[in-house]
Amino acid sequence: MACKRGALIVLEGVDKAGKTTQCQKLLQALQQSGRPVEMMRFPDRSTTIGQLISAYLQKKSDLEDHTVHLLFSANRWEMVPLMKKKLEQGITLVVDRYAFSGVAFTGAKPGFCLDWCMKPDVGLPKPDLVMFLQLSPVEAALRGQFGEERYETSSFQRAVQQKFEHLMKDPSINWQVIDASKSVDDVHKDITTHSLNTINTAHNLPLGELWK
Ligand code: ADP
Ligand code: FDM
Repeated sequence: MACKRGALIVLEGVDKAGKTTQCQKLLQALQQSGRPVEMMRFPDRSTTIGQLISAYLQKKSDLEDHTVHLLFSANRWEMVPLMKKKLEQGITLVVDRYAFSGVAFTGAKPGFCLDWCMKPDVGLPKPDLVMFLQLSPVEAALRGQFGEERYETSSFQRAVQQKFEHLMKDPSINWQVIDASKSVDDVHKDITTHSLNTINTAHNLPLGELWK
């Protein structure tokens, strides 16, 4: 009998919402319960495309806005064969940012419509669950100063938040809004509950195609 597939679980949210903290805690919890699980993050800065993106984010290079949008998308597509292989092997993937960040960040730039921004990611493996870590800009600011990377300003992050809110109206995606202002442990409990439900149901469903 073929093994049951893993679930594709994505965490999204603005900067400092706690995505990386929670991805790591979820990974650990699922590992400890004996479930096969791996973590991924986008952008994946380890590839040739990822290095171009990383230099851009660190302001070591400038790239035209459409071009960098397509590079972010290409950075996801280059991982698709590996993602599909792991999911088919029964490994659940916990992913720190995905196409929703891609659309929300480029869509927050002047002159971009969400429709254009979504096109390059149409057909990617569709997440079984997207948890949006909701945190107000005031509370995010209490978690420390922004770093030096591109996009790390409160005005841009507010624009990004608005684009995420638009994307969350899409009923074709299993969005769950998580109150990220709670303690790390309480947020973790919420995320674990949603993830376990999803892992159990995804076993019996075919992997979908994003925005198709
Ligand atoms: P993101 O990946 O969304 O940018 P991080 O996980 O890196 O966020 O967390 C940003 C900062 O906020 C870190 O210093 C982290 O320790 C802290 N943090 C994360 N979750 C919480 C929480 N629930 N309450 C308070 N501080 C948190
Ligand atoms: N980002 C991330 C994008 O602009 N497009 C994308 O497709 C993705 C996945 O890159 F500012 C932005 C979001 C954030 C930066 O930062 C990546 P981290 O700290 O590596 O998540």
